[in-house]
Amino acid sequence: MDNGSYFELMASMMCADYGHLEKEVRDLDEAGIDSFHIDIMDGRYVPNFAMSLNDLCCIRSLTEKPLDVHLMVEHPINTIELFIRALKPGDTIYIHPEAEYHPSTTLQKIIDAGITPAIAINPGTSVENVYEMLQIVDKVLVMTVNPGNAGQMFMPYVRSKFDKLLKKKKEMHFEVYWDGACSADKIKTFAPGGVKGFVLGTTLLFGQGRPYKEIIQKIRKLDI
Ligand code: S6P
Ligand code: MG
Repeated sequence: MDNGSYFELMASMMCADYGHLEKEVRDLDEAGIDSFHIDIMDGRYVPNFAMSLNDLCCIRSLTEKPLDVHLMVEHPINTIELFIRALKPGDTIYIHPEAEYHPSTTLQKIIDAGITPAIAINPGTSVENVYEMLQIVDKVLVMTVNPGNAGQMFMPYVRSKFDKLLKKKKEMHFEVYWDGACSADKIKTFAPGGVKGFVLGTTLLFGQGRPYKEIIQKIRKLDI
C-alpha cells in the first residue's frame, strides 16, 4: 500500500479494561495502533459519562502516539483550554457543532493552539449544516451510531453522508473518519473508498479474546 491509501486505526479507549489501563495502552501501542481515541462526555450533551481529563492525562503520559479527543460536551468553549493544555501538536480535538453557539470560535482556539481542528457529525446532522466549517477543519468524524455509548448498531442511512463528504474532501482539504460499530466489512468497503481512519471499539478490537497485534495486523492487510 502506498501512503495515499494508508488508513489509520484509532483505539476507542472508553472500551478498554480500566483495571489494567497502563497495560492496555502499552499493548495497543506495540500492536501498531495509530492513535488513542478519548471519548469525553458531560452527561448533558449525551446521557452518559465516559472518560475524564485525568484518564486523558494518564494515557498521554504512557504513549507518544497521537491522542484523538472527541468532546461530547455542551459548550466546549467553557473547558477547551483544559484540553488544549493537556495536548500537544499532532493531537486532535473534535467538537460537535450543535453543542456550541459559535463553533467556529472554538475551532479557531484549537487552531491557534496548534492542535488539529476537527468536527464530529451525528447521524441526524447533515453535511449542509456544517458546510462552512469544512473549510477550517482538518478532520470530519462521521458518527455511524448515536453518540453516547459503545456497542451500538450501525445506522445505514449515514452512508450517503460519506458519499457527500468524500466528494468534497480534496477541494476543501479535510479527511473523513469513522466512529461507531466499525466492523471488518465496513473497513474493507470504506478504506479503499477514501475514508482515512476508523475508531475501533467493541465491534472489532476490544473483548475479542485475541491479541490486539493479531487483530490489527489482519485489519491492515484487509484480511478480516
Ligand atoms: C460513542 C463514541 C465512540 C465509541 C466507539 C465504540 O459515543 O464516540 O467512539 O466509543 O464507537 O465502538 P463500538 O465498536 O463499540 O461501537
Ligand atoms: Mg468517539
